[in-house]
Amino acid sequence: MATVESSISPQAPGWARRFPADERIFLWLVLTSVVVMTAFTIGWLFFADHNTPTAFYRTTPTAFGAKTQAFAAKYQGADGRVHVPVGTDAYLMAYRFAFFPVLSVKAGHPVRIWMSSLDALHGFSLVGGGQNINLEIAPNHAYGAVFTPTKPGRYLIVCNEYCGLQHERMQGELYVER
Ligand SMILES: [Cu+2]
Repeated sequence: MATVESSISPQAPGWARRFPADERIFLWLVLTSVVVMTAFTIGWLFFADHNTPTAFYRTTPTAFGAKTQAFAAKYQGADGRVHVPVGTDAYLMAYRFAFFPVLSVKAGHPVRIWMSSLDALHGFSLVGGGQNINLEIAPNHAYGAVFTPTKPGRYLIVCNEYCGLQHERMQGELYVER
């Protein structure tokens, strides 16, 4: 009987004897990737800034709308923007198809923005201003997102959840001032 030529390396120890050399290299690459990705994921948790809401509470569209209107009336300036004093929580409501009010926050100071929807599911996407924030805004829940704006300027808020026929026009602005 002829012996069958095997591609299995006779030098491989123990369990690895079952795998050809290229398979063993592949296994080591997979193992290394798993270790690196796990370390990265854990490291990310401790060393990176996350934008997840830090708090939330149950509310209703009526209650949150009234709260936001009162907040806006209290701090609205002659320029139409609502100037959020340092240390004060801000309120922002989303509805088809706008955001209210136009907030103006101070650079270098952490601010918590409470947001909720008055009707459908909306999105809150803010790019720049010191931090990127991307959230869902659902009715009946107020989300409090804390961030520290760093760069003064005007920033665009866009709705990134399809919320109706004029969804693509739904946007707001946020000002970061010195
Ligand atoms: Cu929307």
